[in-house]
Amino acid sequence: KPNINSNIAIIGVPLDLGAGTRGVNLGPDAIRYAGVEERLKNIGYNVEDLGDIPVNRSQAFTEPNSNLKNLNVISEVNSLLSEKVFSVMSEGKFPLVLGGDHSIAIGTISGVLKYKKSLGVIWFDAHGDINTPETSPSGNIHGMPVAVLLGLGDKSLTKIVGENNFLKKENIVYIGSRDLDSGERKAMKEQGITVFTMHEIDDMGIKKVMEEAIKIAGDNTDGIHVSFDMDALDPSIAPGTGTKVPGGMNYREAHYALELIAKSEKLVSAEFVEVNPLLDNANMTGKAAAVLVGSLMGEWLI
Ligand code: HAR
Ligand code: MN
Ligand code: MN
Ligand code: MN
Repeated sequence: KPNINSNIAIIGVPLDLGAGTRGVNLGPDAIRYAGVEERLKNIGYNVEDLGDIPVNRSQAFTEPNSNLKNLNVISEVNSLLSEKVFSVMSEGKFPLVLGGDHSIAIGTISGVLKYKKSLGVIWFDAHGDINTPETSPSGNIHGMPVAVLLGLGDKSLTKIVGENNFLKKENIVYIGSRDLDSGERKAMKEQGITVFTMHEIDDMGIKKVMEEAIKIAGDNTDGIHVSFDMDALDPSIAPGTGTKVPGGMNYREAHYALELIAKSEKLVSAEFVEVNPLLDNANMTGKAAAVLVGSLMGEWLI
């Protein structure tokens, strides 16, 4: 297996309050029941499942018309997650975070950034997730984590990342984009962020796209974090997710992309998010996530 930290700590985050559709809180168990731990052990990793970050749903849905829906619970969960990820990395372990809606990237990535100051991020997603409360069409915080990580947005979220700890715009790269809001396109352009949309995957092929993405996220950084939103995949192979967009990555494109990241030997942390078992077909999407974790961790580099 490739040179990736051989001690993995799994952290579940059963949070769906950042999404507009309910049920993605069931995602961590769906990925667990698909056998992710066993798969990693078979590759040769030491794996420890730390269980779930607590989510206090009784405090949710208090301001249904807010442009930052469920902000209180989401900030609390992300603060706890950020500390947990930092402590796992401080103990020399690889954090594998299972979501949950994509707002949890605030907690995961801020935790990694406390340990790896100059982090590269590869963001697989149909969406940009770079809205601010001002540009968001929905008020759903899962559409905002990239903005928060760059230091934009509500103070109660950006403070989880910390003033001197923000992600650098030159170290993030998108793969699989195909549903961007106009405010998001503007933000991406203004910040000069590299975006490989589905057009570039069609045009250049996934190999060339990944070579460039790994350079952007991996050269002159302390390592690469993978944030994988299951809606990056085509809905035909991942129906269990809340905001499906046609024309996504196919099965081998996704696996090969992750295999190339494994091969780079720069991977330091990862998260798989937006698995919604209530919308799924016999846990097809949970299984897809578990198998993708294998590819990312080098299962096929033999
Ligand atoms: N861009 C839309 C919004 O901000 C939709 C965001 C959707 N969601 C996700 N995250 N699944 O990638 O509301
Ligand atoms: Mn997302
Ligand atoms: Mn998405
Ligand atoms: Mn949209």
